[in-house]
Amino acid sequence: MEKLIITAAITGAELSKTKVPALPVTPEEQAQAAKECIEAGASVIHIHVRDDHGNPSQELSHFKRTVEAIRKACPIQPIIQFSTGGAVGEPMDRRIASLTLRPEMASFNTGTINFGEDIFVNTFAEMRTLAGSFRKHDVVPEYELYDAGHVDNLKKLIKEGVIKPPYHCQFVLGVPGALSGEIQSLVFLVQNLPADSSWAVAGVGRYELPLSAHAIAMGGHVRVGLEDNVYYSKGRLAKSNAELVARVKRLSEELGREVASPNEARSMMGIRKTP
Ligand code: KMH
Ligand code: ZN
Repeated sequence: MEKLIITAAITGAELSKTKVPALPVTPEEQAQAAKECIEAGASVIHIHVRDDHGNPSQELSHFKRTVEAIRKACPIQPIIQFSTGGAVGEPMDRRIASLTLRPEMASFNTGTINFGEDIFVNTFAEMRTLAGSFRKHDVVPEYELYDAGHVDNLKKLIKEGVIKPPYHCQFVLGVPGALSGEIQSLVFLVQNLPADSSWAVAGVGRYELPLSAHAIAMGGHVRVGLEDNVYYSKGRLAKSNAELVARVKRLSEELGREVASPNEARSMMGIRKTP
């Protein structure tokens, strides 16, 4: 089996430090979290950024300062993956703008879902525009799939010629309002992917640990982190993002599967740019 790529989704857009004290929010905190996650076995850092008040932001200056801080703090340079999902309600033009900074990788959300009590909107028209921007700025997309129909959305965009390989797919399972994180759902999704896709899974909340274990055994990749899940075990908050990453690395090595370094992950995913 190929080496395991671990992505750490360190911050997200939904949580605050008042509820989750370990959440990295400032550029310095995000840089420290990224460094710890790389040391613990992650190769990709999925980032959302915040303004000076800790609120979710899509401002280019906020992306820039976080990237600079991470680059400075990490002796081994992670793949920094920007979120183009942002926070619910953020207009698509502001979500797309971050691609002009030409990150190595960024998320590409593949459909509209209920997101808790909100609606996370990703229309086909918006996805076509987003795909054009990924091509224009030569950014490697990671397709985020939250529901079974999102596989069909991806295939539709491939058929239209809007999306071209590589297809790196991230199943984000367990969002209230979309598909839950049952193992049989993961198996169904994997079986229905476009040919030549690679895949990873991000289990939300209590789904994180069982889905990680199954993905390791099935040959997929894994995303963990406080964006998706704040608990290490039932009732016990994770001390840090790195604590969640370290557990996945241990599990993988116990199962005989080595973990990829950032440069190994770059070559596995066809990312040629090095920072
Ligand atoms: N915050 C969610 C509404 C992404 O990063 O691309 C969307 C999200 C997905 O987190
Ligand atoms: Zn995200």
